[in-house]
Amino acid sequence: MRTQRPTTLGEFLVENQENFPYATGELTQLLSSIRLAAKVVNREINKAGLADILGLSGAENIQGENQMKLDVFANDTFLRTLRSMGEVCGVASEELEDFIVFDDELHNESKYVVLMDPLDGSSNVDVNVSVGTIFSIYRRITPIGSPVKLEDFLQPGHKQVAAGYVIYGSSTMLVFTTGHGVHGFTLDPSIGTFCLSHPNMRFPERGQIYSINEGNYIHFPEGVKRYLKFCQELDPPSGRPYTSRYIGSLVSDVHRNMIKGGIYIYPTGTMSPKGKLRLLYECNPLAFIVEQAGGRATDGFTRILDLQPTELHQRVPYFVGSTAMVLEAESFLRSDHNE
Ligand code: P6P
Repeated sequence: MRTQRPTTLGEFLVENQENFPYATGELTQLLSSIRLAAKVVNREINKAGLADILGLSGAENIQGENQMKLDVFANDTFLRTLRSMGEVCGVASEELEDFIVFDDELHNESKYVVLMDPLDGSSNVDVNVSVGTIFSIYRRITPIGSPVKLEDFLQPGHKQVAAGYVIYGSSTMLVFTTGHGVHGFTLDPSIGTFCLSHPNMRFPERGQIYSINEGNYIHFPEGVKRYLKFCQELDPPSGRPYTSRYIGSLVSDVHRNMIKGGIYIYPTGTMSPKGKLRLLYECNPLAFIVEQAGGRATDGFTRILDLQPTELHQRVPYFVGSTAMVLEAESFLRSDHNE
């Protein structure tokens, strides 16, 4: 019988093993390697201010070592731990043009592929604003025993077996789902362990926060412009005007909105005709989490998890958050579309 101390991530994974698809311990092992990499990246981020890491590749840090950009460091750290644990046959990353094949006998027998944004919003590190890692896990669809192929990575989001993010903020949290709800673990730096702090996270049905870069307003579709005016109208019974909160760090904005209620929008624009965010390793994993918590994620018209990917780094418009608010925003887009 455990005393009052919180459940650790390791204990949670073992205790909920039966919830993991095809529970053979491999997914547990895979999530454990992500846990390890998150701790290593967290330590480096926390040193950033001290180590005078200005995000410039090749700069020297205070130890006189050759300084990697933090997003390169994060990418290398996750690749190294994912390869060493042997549960993954390939990885696609925001940092790499093509996917990585772990092409040896051990890894070719593995069942899983991982897609990740190793350090989303990394430019915020230089100004001490929170950043995040986003990961998405699929079972491979090509024959086990052969090298992984592109189609293993181009699966629709509803095929994900697990997804999660790490938020390196005022505290460091790992939030993930395996299709059985969303659970948040906070890193206790005194013992270097992620502890269950937010079991069964639920996205509030409605909220009063909207997150969008209004600096791009004149480039937005008309429906988005009209939705923003709707958010800003005085209508106390509905809680409007809503509050604008935009950190410029996707994981942080979505995480805050999942706790307080709200909507995050990155629409198409003249500078980003297909949107800015990447379907495979930003929108899909967060959409899986958000839906598991009771929220909604679309491209303004279609459920994100139903989109059939065509290329690794493809971009999509993104409307994600409290179901009632996303539906509200979609109604403005539809009326715009029907005119
Ligand atoms: P903008 C960071 O570069 C990112 O991918 C997300 O984390 C963030 O929400 C968005 O782009 C910010 O983009 O164009 O508003 O600076």
